[in-house]
Amino acid sequence: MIKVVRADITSLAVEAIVNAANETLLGGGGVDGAIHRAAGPELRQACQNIGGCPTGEARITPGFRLPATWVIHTVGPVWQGGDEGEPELLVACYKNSFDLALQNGVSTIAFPSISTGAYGYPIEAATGVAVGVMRSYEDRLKEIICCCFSDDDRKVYELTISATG
Ligand code: AR6
Repeated sequence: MIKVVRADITSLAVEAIVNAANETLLGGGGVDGAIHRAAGPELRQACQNIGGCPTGEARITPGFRLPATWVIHTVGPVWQGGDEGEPELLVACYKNSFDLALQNGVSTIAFPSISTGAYGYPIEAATGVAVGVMRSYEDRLKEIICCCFSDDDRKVYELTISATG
């Protein structure tokens, strides 16, 4: 089941939340900053031990002080107009995050809108990518949550989900 909520992803008591990180995995602004603040310094240490993550790939750590058991860190593409492989890289982010989740027995997972903040990916296009990959994994998980931070984003997700249902 795919569900849309408007929430701070750090408040969600799911098995895994996904982080829209950068290649250093050492934290930053946006959802990344919020997750690191809520999880505590142990998360930064765990990420430091991993040593970074290329764009499109994903890595997993414990959630430490978060209600979520796991954090799956993925690095979305920076929007450069759309002809620099951004859609394929964003697809890879979602797929690699789902694959890591399944490998770790996760059945409830929440995603932020990867790349649509600081990285500038247009929300409609990014939501089309996100929901497309979610549909292809839907049967293998109990609950997939699209965690929106604004009401406008929530509406885009709801429209996209109803159009693909
Ligand atoms: N819960 C849910 N969604 C959130 C939260 C939150 N607490 N905070 C922000 N968002 P962004 P990106 C939404 O910029 O575009 C960081 O500095 C936000 O409104 O967090 O992938 C990293 O370190 C937007 O819809 O991630 C990287 O350097 C979405 O999360 C860079 O930003 C993604 O926005 C990654 O940029």
